[in-house]
Amino acid sequence: MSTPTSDAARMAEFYGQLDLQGMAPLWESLHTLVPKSPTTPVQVAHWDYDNVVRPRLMEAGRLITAKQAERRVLILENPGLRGKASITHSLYAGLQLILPGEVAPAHRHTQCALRFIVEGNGAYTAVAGERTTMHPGDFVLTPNWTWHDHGNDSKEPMVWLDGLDIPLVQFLDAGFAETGDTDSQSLSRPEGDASARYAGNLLPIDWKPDTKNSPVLNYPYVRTRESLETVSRNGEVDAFHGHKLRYVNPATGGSPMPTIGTFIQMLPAGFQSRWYRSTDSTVYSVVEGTGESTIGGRKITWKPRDIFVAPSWAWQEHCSEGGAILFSFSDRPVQQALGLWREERSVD
Ligand code: GTQ
Repeated sequence: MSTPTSDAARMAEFYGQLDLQGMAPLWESLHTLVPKSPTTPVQVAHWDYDNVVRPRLMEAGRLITAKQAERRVLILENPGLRGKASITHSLYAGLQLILPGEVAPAHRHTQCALRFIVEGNGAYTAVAGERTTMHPGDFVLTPNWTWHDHGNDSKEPMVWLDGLDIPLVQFLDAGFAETGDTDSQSLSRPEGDASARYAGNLLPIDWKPDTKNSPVLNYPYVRTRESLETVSRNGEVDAFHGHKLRYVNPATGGSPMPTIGTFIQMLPAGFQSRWYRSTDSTVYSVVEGTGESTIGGRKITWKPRDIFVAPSWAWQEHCSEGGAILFSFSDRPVQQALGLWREERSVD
């Protein structure tokens, strides 16, 4: 008969041998590997733009040029993912500064990027031979493997929020990148061409999409805001989201980029949402107004240009006394394509 001690000793020896031979016992980690509900390292997070981020960005502007840096960006790292250049488990976010007269030189990569304009007026992003001038609240796309450079011919600093699928592409080991021969790519189409062809509820008759990305270069805020205004005047408010719209690829009705879903919502004055949660950790950027969100038990008081994060499956509610507009992005289209996405609305 073996004693309990010798059983334990035999088990320890067995584990030691497994370890040496590149194996591990599933029964020690089954419930961590296959959790009952998401167990994310992503934490609720909040960045105060005016008082914390902006001063540091302007300091970066004095310390390094856009050309030296290639991209002068302060990465927003989730407190649960320090050192990993990630704002959620799958997505990256940063704030990019371009000062008057500067150029961020042309390059391309297999990561998709979005720009959500935070401040400044009149700087441009050039994508695949066309420039678009950017204004606060504009949502600009840089689909994967398209050449892009940024420049500022205006008199003010320009800042935008970069959202990229860097951690996801890294996880899949599918990253490629190239640097352009010239800082500013040569232009093959006048500004506004993509908008005329693809963004007016029309499409060129024989055009067939050759990528999984929207052909629309810029979703300008003036139009987005007009839609929100009209929708909020004419329809009932959703108890969980306020008036919420998703940006679409006009060729498919799906998300503008395959890996990143983008949303805009208006919380009417006095709105208090009901509790909601979904499996896509979400990055919010405040466009207009002030308010409060309670996410995973933590209360965040936000104001224009602030950024905050709601982790996967954390209950969230949002309220605004004076009314507000929030932009947000997440990996929802990836989860939906894989049949993984879930949401839940509180029933009480
Ligand atoms: O503007 O191309 O924040 O390549 C990170 C990587 C921005 C960009 C980022 C990039 C870019």
